[in-house]
Amino acid sequence: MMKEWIYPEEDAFGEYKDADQIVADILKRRGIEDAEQLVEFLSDAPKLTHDPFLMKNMKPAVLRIVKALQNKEKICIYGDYDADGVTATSLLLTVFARLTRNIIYYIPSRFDEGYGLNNEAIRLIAGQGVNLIITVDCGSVSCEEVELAKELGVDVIVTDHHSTNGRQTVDTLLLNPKQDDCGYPFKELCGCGVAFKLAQALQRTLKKSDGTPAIDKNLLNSLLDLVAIGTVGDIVALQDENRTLVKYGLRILNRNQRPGLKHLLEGVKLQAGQISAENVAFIIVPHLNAAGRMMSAKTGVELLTSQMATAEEAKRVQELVNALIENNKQRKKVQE
Ligand SMILES: [Mn+2]
Repeated sequence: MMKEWIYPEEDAFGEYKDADQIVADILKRRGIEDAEQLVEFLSDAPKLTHDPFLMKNMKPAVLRIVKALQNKEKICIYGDYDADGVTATSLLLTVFARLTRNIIYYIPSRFDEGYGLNNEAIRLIAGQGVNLIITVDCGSVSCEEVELAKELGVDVIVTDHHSTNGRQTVDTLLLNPKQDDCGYPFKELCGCGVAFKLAQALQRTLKKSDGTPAIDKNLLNSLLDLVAIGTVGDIVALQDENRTLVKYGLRILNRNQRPGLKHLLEGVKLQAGQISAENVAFIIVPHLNAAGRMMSAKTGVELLTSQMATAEEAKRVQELVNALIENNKQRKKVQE
């Protein structure tokens, strides 16, 4: 059989062709192959996003959550202590706070417990009368812990993004684009990205009795700063949907409306309006990670969710921020 060479159409890179052929060539080598993909990639207003219900188990997970809300069951968000884990936890906490008062969260200690679900934590959470655990950023292969939860009468929804590498996955509702038979078109979401897709699915499903959405779309958008931090923090590929999430997330971040984060930005002398992905990677993420390393595992979530509504709370958060900044300075010194 004759070999047939396939060339790109002459003007596939149309409007960018002369402007920056080198950039176009580099992007092409990274798999951005046609004009449509290129325009999306270079756009200041990327549109690429996917229907959350394409993710395996999304619908039954949403239905289980609806049931929990209707029955006023106690729900626990189970997270992780790194930047992705604390942003994901903060994101779902904020959404659920609009829907129920029966919501708590749990972040395992980096030193005493380590990453992921553990039996002791499951017992502790079950002992607090929790009926439903929703994990973020962990749990795909925590089979033993999920079985223990079930024995104790606690249902578990696992949301995660880690590769399962052919290992046995949990026998429960698992949302993870990387699991074998998940049809979600983009596999590289971070943990906070997966949590955001669940929030999106809830936003589309839950209605108040008057038919209006139970979760305001603006609320969802206001959480994209968290997704940007989680996505940059986990160093996942900034392609496809991640690019959209980070681009809009940076805009939200630059509006600087999250009180705790605002204090952190001031403390590290970052100017709202000019914060880049690099600033997130090299300044914001290390401070959040320092929270999990040096202080209580809950510090990061407190920083990201506090409304600083009372003088007392404002003082507390300000002290947290100061301690984090001081901590990070020390760490840098030690490293140097
Ligand atoms: Mn992660």
